[in-house]
Amino acid sequence: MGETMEGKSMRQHLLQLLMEQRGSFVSGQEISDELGCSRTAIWKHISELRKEGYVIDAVQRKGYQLMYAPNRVTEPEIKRHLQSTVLAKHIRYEESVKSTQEIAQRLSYEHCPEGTLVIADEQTGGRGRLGRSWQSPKGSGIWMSLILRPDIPLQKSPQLTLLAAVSVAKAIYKTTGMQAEIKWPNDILLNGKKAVGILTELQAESDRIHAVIIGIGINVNVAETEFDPSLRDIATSLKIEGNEDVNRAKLVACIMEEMETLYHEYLQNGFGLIKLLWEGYAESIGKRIRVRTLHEQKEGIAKGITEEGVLLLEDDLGEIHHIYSADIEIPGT
Ligand code: BT5
Repeated sequence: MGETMEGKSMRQHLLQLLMEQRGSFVSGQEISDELGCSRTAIWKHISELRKEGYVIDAVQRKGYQLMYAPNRVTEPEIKRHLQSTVLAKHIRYEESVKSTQEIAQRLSYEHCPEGTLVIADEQTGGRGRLGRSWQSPKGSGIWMSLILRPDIPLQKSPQLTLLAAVSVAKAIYKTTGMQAEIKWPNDILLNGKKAVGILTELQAESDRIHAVIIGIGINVNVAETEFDPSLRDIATSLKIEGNEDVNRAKLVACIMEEMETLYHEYLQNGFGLIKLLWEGYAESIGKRIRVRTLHEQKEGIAKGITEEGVLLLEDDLGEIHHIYSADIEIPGT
């Protein structure tokens, strides 16, 4: 606390240098030329990094070498794994925030570029849909908001939630080998429990979208005891299911790459491929489900989704209902 932005960004820059040259020493001279600061200042930043868990070797006349980096989601850690070119090109990392959605909303109003990613190590007021809250404990999850500026009509924006869900499910598979299921519209489940939630918010005027802010919360290495007792039966994490620590920065980078590919495909060719992929991951299609909206409850068979990403429910009289926004459950589970 109390440290200037300049101090923080200098430290990030220093870390980036050490990471780029991992396996060899970076001289104090090179660092001070690059950062434009004194040797004493470098030493101070090195001690701060060590406090954060980085192991840095310091040898006289050779300089500094990064020996070990902890499981963090700072900009240099993510960029080390990143191959996407637009998404996450700009990253805003924070240790602790109320909600990354709030920051992303503000940055978007300030005209930040498309693909800007806001990510935090902890959220103290993480939000879900419909005013619900999202638990975001420190150091063990991915709590991030991505700003997109697609030139699409307003009613197509739910498609982006589905695009994000497919990207996350694919990235989880690539990184851990675990098969996730998507529960319409925005949950990703592992063995029937929620590991990921997605919240899509819009900045729009009449029919024009200024920005779509996609908030993604992933319980990566969250331990069961970190969840509120009320969540223990319904929530899980990648670590709980896979019994292994997952590198958070690598997973973020993998999601960004998957999303970039699908987003590009989406802008060029529309929703077709994403719809197909999504249906492949969907747990409830073809099953009997119960749908709860704010005002009513319906039961029937989930038939699929429309080209717009709207859920189709066939009730017992054979009538098809379009479900735009709701919570669904599979009765008896
Ligand atoms: C969601 O809402 O699932 C959307 C969650 C989006 C979170 C991200 S994190 C980054 C960004 N910044 C934010 O402030 N938000 C986004 P919904 O479908 O309404 O689900 C909310 C419900 O999930 C809660 O009422 C709880 O029952 C449950 N829940 C809360 N925290 C959870 C967690 N960590 N893991 C699993 N379930 C949780």
